[in-house]
Amino acid sequence: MSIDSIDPDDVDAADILGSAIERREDPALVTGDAEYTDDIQLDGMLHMAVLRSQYGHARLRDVDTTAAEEMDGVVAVYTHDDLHREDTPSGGSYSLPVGWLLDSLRQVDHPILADDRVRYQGDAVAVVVAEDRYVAHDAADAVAVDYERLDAVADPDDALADDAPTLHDDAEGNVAFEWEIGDDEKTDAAFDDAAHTVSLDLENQLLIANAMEPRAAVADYHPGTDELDVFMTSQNPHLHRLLMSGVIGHPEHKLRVKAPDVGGGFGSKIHHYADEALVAWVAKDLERPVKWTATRTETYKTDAPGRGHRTLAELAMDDAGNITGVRVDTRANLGAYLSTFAPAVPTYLYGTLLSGQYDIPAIHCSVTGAYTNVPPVDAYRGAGRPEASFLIERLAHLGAREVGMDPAEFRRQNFVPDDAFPYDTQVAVSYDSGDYEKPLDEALEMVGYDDFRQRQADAREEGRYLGVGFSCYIEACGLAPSELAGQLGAQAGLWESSLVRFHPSGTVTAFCGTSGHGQGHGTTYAQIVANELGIPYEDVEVVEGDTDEIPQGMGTYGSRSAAVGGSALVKSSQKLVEKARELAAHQLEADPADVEFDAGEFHVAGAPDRSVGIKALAEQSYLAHDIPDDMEPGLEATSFYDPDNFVFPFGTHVAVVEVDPASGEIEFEQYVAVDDVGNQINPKIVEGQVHGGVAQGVGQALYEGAEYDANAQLLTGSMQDYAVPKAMHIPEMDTGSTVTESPHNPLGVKGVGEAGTIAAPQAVMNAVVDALEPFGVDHLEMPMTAETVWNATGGSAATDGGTEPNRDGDRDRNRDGDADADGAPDAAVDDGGER
Ligand code: MCN
Repeated sequence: MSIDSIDPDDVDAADILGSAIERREDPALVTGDAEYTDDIQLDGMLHMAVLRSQYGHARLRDVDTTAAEEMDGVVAVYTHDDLHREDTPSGGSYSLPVGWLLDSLRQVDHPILADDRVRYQGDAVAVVVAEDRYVAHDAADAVAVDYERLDAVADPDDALADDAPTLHDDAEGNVAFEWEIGDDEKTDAAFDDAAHTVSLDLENQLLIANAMEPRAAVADYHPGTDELDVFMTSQNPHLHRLLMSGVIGHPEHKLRVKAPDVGGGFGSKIHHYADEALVAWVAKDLERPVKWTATRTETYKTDAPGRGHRTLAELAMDDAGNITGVRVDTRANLGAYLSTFAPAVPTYLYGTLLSGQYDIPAIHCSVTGAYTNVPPVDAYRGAGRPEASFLIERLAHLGAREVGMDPAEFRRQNFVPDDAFPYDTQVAVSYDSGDYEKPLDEALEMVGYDDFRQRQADAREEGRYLGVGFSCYIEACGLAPSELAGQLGAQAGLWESSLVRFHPSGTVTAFCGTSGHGQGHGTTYAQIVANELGIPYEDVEVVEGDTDEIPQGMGTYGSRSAAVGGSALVKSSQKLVEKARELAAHQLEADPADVEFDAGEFHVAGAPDRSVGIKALAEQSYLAHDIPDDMEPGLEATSFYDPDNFVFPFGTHVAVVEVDPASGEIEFEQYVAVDDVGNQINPKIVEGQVHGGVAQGVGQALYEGAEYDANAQLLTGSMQDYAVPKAMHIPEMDTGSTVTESPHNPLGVKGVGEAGTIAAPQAVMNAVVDALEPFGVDHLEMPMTAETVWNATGGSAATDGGTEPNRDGDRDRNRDGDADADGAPDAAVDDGGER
């Protein structure tokens, strides 16, 4: 089942909001007409290459740039000391800032060029600027670095161990923070009283985002005006401008950050990295345009990876299968330094979602953030919420099995009831609205669940192993309001801003502070504005991603654009309508209170022939020949919209797989996704977002994982080694939806951008584990490669269809390199509450 796109010309203006019209941005993207950062060519442009540490951890004894400087075509070579020399153009911090603070946070210095020590393979040591990109890279190789190698650590548990090497003097024991949420005493009591408990010792592996377009930046300095233009792959140009201004010491109002077309971000282009700051600083220092584009290897080594949790998770239940408690202890990998929003991800974006879709009376979660010798870890699609959802839905699977209930019915029994919203969880957040049974019912229907167990039993008779896996996920998007975010540690407001401008001829440009990079904002925002103003969709143009054009903005991440950016556009549009109403009243000689607005026309109540269109009023407002005395000419409005709560999308995803124990291969029979993202502005774009998200979630479940060796050397530094799934690896998806409006924004929308990624991994794992139940497999580590599965089953059919595990643990390769004596499963089921 797939939604067909509609030509916007075939849609009545009144129906434009909610129509599955085709994306207007696609023709340029698919005909090569789009302009990416690397496409930008400026006169006299130089190229920058970054020399990166080849070691996970080392002291820099000496960095000798002589040979590189002498190479033909090399214009300059910079190291840490050059940034601080006396004649530098400005005094920046030359260290990267952190945008989210926690009480217990131990901040550490994050220089944009390493001082005396490198802390991950990829840490920037020197930059070379040359007339040609290839020369720049060759010259970077010619910089001679005398490293003194130090012990390194890539895993958070290893980093927190007593004998671990210390990364930073300011963070003893490599502890970046200790954080908790929920009520520990109440939760311990729930476990003491529990009739049943299950526990999981799991890893949520590090992932690398793999956008199609690597990070890139072009900087152009104008000495005459002291203006510095930076074109870069950004999800949030205004935030980048603010942060970069401090890092390189250039005044914010003379710094322009523009994101041209951006080929995917998935979170990795939110953060402020050293490279973009260096390009800007170098361009200013040399007074010449400079370009840097990451190689694919550089993206593997430096793009902020996501996830990286090790967790002990427990579920307590009563005799009737009601969940009575959840207890979680997580060690989160933060990498070598704190990335821009890193502290928020394994804390507030994670612990607050641990109630899942369930009415759970006691929850406690503690998290220790660990510095390790991997690149700084930060938000990657879903960010914190996939980790929470994975954990809860894995526990739900095991819990149902422990109490002998059907997994779907176990979930249904524990759902927050639909009359309990707004629902206050035990982990600080209040769910806005929900009706969790609806997507579950629709998914069960789509998957034909009534017959499934019989089919599964029949297949097992034939030595075939089918499994079904459920994921009843919840996510939180549009983090808000700013005051609350500030109390939680955000160093920024989380509003969004828009400017909607009528032109005198009646067409409109809508500017928004979000910055789409594949999500189709040009289409959906035009749908919103056209609907509010009652004008044709074609008459609305959308502009994002340029600090010179858009007054202010917070950017695109956390699936916030529809709920927060879209609402800012509604607010500005409504201001326009109100101003136009006054002008209409003036022209129609009526009281504004008597002037009604419908489908782009104002008319006097009860006198439909006394009317004037909003487009005509736009012209009148600019002519200003006949407007009210106290009215300013022109028709445009700016708004800042600060929501009063998050929005909480939800849904049920179901995977049906067949697992071949002899080869370890997993094949999808079906993948069903039923999502509730509130009202849908454009169902086709919503479906596309779900598809993309599920692809990434399936990637995590089956293929992807950043692997480091004992020296914190990246073993998966290319597409050859880091298995990004190909199209043939992704199942056909059957999508469905239910609609539960959010009461917290004028559109009634919830976010969708991360839904698929949050939902998919546990749907797949629950299905695989369900298939392998006869082998006694409770849990597998991700990615569930054929090798992992094969090791867990012993590579043969279960002898008696019974529950005896048949594994060959010797062959199992663990992430930490140890042979795992019992194969992958680390789940335990018992009926006591002791930890
Ligand atoms: N939408 C809708 N109806 C809704 C909700 C959303 O029609 N009820 C539309 C929106 O108007 C928008 C799109 O769906 O056109 C996604 O909206 P939203 O959920 O608000 O997410 P954002 O636009 O804020 O995008 C961010 C989100 C995130 S956090 C990641 S990561 C991600 C994702 O989007 N990265 C992406 N999707 C991506 N898609 C592409 N192609 N590339 C990425 O890098």
